[in-house]
Amino acid sequence: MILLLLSALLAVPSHAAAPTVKDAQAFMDGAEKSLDALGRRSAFSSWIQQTYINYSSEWLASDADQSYSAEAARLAHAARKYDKLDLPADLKRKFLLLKLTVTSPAPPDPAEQKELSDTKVWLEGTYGKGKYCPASTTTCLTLDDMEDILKDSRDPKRLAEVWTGWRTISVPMRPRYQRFAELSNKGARDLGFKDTADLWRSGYDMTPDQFSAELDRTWLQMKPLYEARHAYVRRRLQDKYGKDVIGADGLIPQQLTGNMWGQSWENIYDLAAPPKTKPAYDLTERLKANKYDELKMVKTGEAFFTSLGFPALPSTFWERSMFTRPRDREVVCHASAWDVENGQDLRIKMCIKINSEDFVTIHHELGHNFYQRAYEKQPYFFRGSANDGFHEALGDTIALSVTPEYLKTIGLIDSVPGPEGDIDLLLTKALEKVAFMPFGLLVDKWRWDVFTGKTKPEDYNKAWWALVQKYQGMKPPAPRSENDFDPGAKYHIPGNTPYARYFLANVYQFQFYRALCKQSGYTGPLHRCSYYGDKAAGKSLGDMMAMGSSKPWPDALEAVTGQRQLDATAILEYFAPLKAWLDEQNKGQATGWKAE
Ligand code: X8Z
Ligand code: ZN
Repeated sequence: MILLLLSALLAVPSHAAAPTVKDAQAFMDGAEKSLDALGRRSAFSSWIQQTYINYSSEWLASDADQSYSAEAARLAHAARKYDKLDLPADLKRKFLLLKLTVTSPAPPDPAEQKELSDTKVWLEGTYGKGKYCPASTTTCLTLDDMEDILKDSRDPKRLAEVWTGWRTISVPMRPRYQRFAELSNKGARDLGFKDTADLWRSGYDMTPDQFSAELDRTWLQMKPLYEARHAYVRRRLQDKYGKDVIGADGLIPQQLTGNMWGQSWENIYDLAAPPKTKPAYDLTERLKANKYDELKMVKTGEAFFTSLGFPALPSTFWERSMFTRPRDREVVCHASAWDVENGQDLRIKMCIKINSEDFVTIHHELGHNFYQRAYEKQPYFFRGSANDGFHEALGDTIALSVTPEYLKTIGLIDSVPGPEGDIDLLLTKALEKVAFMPFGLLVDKWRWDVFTGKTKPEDYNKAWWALVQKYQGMKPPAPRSENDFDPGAKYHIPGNTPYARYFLANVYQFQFYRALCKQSGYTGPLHRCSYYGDKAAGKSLGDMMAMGSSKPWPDALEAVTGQRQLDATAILEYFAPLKAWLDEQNKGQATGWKAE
């Protein structure tokens, strides 16, 4: 007995020997293998869950999510024993990415892990199935139906009705979202983060506070442009709907913006454009006149990428993607791009409509797929973009090249408008891109405050509207209350997708665009530049994409643009002629608004 004890004691030192870099490498190889396998299971299950929402698919998706998240948390804990080692940079980076791999990490208790995964799947499914059933009819409206109404109707009562109607779907989410935030925070704390907001803001090669400050800095660069456009369109809306729609506060009613969340205003171009101007062309009308169907829209998007030298999408993309809303089952229609098996099985899931907005979104989604394939040779943890904003920026960078010259080349329009069309073209783009910026910022400002506890559950809606007022300069059609849960009516809240990435993307895409245009020797007005067919531009982007997330993001940005910083001067340069024009129009007129 004594002998046994002694030998046990003696055995301790050899087991506890300090780990070496080689041990850390072997651990990481195992972690990558394990998460790769579980990640595939989870991706397949999620695909089924989102394209066939039902009890069984949700069960499978939750189960797979739990397995992946629990394993990621287990590995992140086990990894602590390598904390003190002086690791080579790429291995060190993998250890960081391991801790960040799950956006809402698993808490230690298995029952709570299951509850968290079930809650996530329930929230997303509830959004996907969401419908508004007006009391007066037996027909229920889907989000697509209501988006069409917001786009086309100019009846203020109807607009307010569908805007409010859609927000009935998120009311039941409120208690479950609160619980979701609690559980996710437990998981984040267990990994050593202060909360989930701390985790989300830790993926940008700077401290979380520096990251927040960077977003604020860039927003301030752009705010005068946003305000000029806001003031101009506000007057145009008053012309249409009467003085009373805007109160003394100067806030614009969100339901009048042509978009459910006021995030993109291109659908009200007809109202926002200077009186009596006719757009040079209407892309939606051109797509319809040229008999574009869903498939042709996607093929046209793909052809832009192949013109840059990227290989065509695999046949499985066309077999396995979902391009239209199925008639016989519930699905999550919010557009997404998938990499189900490490670059080998790329798909998009979208309920495409034949209009210019979806034409742009198709390029956005394909950008994700081409990125995924570009980094397929990277090890597991580097199969991602430099930071999440890069993934969101890529397709939009391509879509900025969808200029009149390009549309003429592919036969969608007959003639290219001359310089007299510049303000129209820029205004259309500003209604999309400039309008988006404050929304891109506020969604995660709301969530960060929820996760840190600064916003209490009883103030969820109040905090949301305070941000909408402050940043977007908008208001709801009628006062909202804490019986509502308006953040839940935007996909990324129940879908648990961080949103600052889209703000970043909106800035990066103009940085990429400006750099690629200049590199190609283009000297005309920036917004008229298209790099369609430019293999050098394709190579520059492709080389950056192939880096995946193996290097800090400033290295990736520098590789294409020569810049190492998030910088809104590119977007300002692009819109400079419009800004001058807006300032002229706004002379002597009120700009800005009063937020409470
Ligand atoms: O969610 C998306 C993409 C999928 S990653 C369609 N976007 C944001 C949104 O719709 O709110 C693209 C722009 C912003
Ligand atoms: Zn995206």
